[in-house]
Amino acid sequence: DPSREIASSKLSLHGFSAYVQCNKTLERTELVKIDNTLEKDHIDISLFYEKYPRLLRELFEKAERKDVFFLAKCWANINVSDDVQNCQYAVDSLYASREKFQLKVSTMACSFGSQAVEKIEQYFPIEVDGSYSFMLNNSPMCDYMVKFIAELKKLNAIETMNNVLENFTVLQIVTNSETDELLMVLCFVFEVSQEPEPSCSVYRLIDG
Ligand code: G9O
Repeated sequence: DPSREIASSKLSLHGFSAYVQCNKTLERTELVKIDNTLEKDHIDISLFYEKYPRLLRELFEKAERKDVFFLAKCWANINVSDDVQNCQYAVDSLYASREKFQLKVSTMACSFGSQAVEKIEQYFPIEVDGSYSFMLNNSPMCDYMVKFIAELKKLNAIETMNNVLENFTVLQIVTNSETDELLMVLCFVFEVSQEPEPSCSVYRLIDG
């Protein structure tokens, strides 16, 4: 069902996974995972403005097409190894488009609505049967995130962790790096998963 894809008219998200992989055993534990299905409900973007830098509001207000904005409500599996010497904290992502261009992905971790760190990555298109895939595997998570997760785990009580996570978000802005055209904006919010695996619900963000 195409209406259930996490997709704007120009770009779809085919997978996002943040994980911890231990060097010796190669055992991989998923921390956050998005599969490509969209919830039927839409959410008013203005309810979330205060959790992100002002840039989100500016992008939404000036966007010609509002179909690029999504909310990913993630239940993170924090039962991951904190042996940072021997394990890699990393992210795999996969996007696809019918058009050929270069992608620029800016990923910001935000604390109390302000940007704490930003990572900028470029993706090059790989042609697959007349469509284009953009794949970035094993992109290392920055120290800020690794430390944040370690500190969160020390809190022990899920309720306390969720209180901290109320003030933590991730904003991902995807543009065509040649034209600066906005292709996808993903607003992540987090809670701790009660299950031994992560889950996620993705919604379209709309003008309320
Ligand atoms: C419990 C919270 C889990 C958070 C998982 C976050 C996954 C997304 C990682 C985004 C990193 C953005 C910051 C950066 O620059 N990384 O290198």
